[in-house]
Amino acid sequence: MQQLTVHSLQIRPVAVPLDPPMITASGEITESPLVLIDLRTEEGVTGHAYLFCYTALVMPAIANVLRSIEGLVKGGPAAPQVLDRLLRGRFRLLGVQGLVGMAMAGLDMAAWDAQARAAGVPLVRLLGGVPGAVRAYDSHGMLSPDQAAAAVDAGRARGFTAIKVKIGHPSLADDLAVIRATRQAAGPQMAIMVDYNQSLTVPEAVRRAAVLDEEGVTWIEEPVPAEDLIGHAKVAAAARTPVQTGENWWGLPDMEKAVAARASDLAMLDVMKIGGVTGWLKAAGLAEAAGLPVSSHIWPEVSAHLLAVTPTAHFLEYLDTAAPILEQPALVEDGCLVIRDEPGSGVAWNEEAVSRYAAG
Ligand code: SMN
Ligand code: MG
Repeated sequence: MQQLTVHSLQIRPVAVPLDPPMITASGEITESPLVLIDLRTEEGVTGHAYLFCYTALVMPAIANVLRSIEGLVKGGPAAPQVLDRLLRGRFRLLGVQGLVGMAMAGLDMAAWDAQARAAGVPLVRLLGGVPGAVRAYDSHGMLSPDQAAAAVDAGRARGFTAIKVKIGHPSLADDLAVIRATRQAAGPQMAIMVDYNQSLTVPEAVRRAAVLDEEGVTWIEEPVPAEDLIGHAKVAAAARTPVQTGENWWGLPDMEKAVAARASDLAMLDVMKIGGVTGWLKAAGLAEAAGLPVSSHIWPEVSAHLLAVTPTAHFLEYLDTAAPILEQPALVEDGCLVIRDEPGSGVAWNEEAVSRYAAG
């Protein structure tokens, strides 16, 4: 890696349209509250990253954490491992989960982007891989049976061979109606994943999974609250269908506890919560050692580079929360996300759109 020195951080909250809104059994997300990070270096290279904040309520707080961190890193190396060690040490007493963890992950992603841009290569090459196509699934919210069938047709037209629908309706019958409408439209070849978004109790999840076991779905995602590792382990032990979880693991410690508890048959890594690129690389090693297939959670452009160098790579989630403000949204071809052979992580801004959606 080249010697890059942090000059400044530009932090911009933006409220980006999310069309359609993301409806889950645990709440609705009607817009993409993003905090954009530009890590400017003294050498003239700028690294870009964004944070998905889930709710606009925390955007100001995260932006302020990042602006406070600027004073700690200004004039120092824009080297991800150095930044990680510096900030972990500084936040040892507070802890590096939550808003601090989000800010650190964003800085990490921006630093890796800057390093890749400085080297004139896509992030995947800096990580020892090569650009290519990463198998993806088309990810949707809670849909009616008719909407699910239409989503299958639209996804098939883009070459997707896999689709995720969110469930967790008040009745199991409603869940089944959506799954069966999806299967009716998809045929036997297309993979179907379902996501409960933490909405069930353990007994109800065990009850519903026993029925879903007969529906041929590829995974049952977050059936119970994310932090309930024992509960997830009970569902995973009872169900024949693989249980998927991980999008809410805060860094390697959370993942290690989940692996130890056998909470999941699969690992869904969220590049922000797992700790940025640096955190993902550590998690990919743990997943390999534990034999867990790895899928990504949102951030399709960065996740594609990371899955391309993940030994147990499984699926990329195609759900582009930042497309309206990106210079080049994630490129989908034949149901895969194609990594462009261009410098960086695939994140650069459409500045006109950033101005339009500025949120403070
Ligand atoms: C999800 C949750 C919150 C925001 C976007 C997506 C979901 C998923 O759990 O797996 O896509
Ligand atoms: Mg999910």
